[in-house]
Amino acid sequence: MEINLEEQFQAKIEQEIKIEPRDWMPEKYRKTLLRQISQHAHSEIVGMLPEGNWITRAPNLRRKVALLAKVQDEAGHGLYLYSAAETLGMSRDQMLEELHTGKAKYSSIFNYPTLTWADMGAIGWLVDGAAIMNQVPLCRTSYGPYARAMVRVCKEESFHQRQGYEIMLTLCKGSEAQKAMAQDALNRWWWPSIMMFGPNDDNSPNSAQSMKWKIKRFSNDELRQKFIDVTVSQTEILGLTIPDKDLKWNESRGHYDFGTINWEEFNNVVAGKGPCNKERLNARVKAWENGAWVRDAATAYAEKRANKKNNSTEAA
Ligand code: FAQ
Repeated sequence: MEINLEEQFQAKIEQEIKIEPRDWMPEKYRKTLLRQISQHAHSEIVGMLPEGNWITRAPNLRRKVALLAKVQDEAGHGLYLYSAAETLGMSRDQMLEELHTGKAKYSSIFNYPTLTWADMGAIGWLVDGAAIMNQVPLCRTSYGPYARAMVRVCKEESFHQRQGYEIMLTLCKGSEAQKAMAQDALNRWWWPSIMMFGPNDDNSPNSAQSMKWKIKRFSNDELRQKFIDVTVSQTEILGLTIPDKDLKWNESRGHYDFGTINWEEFNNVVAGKGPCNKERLNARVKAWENGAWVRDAATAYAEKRANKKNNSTEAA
């Protein structure tokens, strides 16, 4: 019986029929999705912190409004994604508990500090750029609620990417000091952005099954290569230099070759030992604790309204 259900499930996947919350699904499919979507949601929420750091210091009102809107969008993305994950049977409180206790992961990229205004440019350009590369295929992921949530997320991410690139362009057309600040931001954000795509394919335990279930449409290395290929010409327009002496066009492959990624650094950051891991997690735990009274008040209000409604129905 079980085998039959699994075969039917895989046949639906092959026919590109979306899997919906009430459909039968293998337990491992549910768990894999829950892991990926909740991690993705946490990344959006923790991802608000590095940029939030610069809202009060944006150089002018236009920049401030755009950055504020971007960070607000990220909160929205987190909320759509938590909602999508909830359809798989885990409560939001439980997901947050896993984040706060360090059990759940979030993207390595958000454990690096934002030292200058140019970092806002580099994050939009590179981090959102990498996020789009990874997330556009997720609009076609096999699980319906995740795929639908990603459509709006990707539209907004593409605004974020342009917002960041425009900051870089402005700095690069500015004074020598501004251009140097942009180069410094590129130097610091390049490698962590490349690491965002995750371990190499031969070191990625989840990829094979996730590709079979069409949760993932491209492997980590395929997406990383696509990102590098499109980013090189954008860097040339800026007049900046990617900090990789091995970066070179390979005519026979039709792709750029690039240097070796520092996997030790990646593993350390994922294991909680990056430059800002503690700071990021503390900020989230503190926000959760400080928000307790709001949750209590909202729950009390909802109960009061429900009681009122019940009383008036009884009276009628
Ligand atoms: N950081 O077997 P794989 C954004 C973990 S959103 C930390 O290859 P998988 C928007 C992985 O979880 C950015 N951990 O795993 C924004 C797994 O551990 P586990 C987030 C990582 O799932 C922009 C282990 O390594 N995007 O940027 C990372 O098949 C600007 C083995 O790896 C998403 O979450 C990493 N970089 O592939 C917000 C997109 N990479 O769970 C604010 C959806 C891997 O077994 C500002 N997620 N790991 O303990 C995905 O596409 C996939 O989950 C991957 C990883 C590609 C991230």
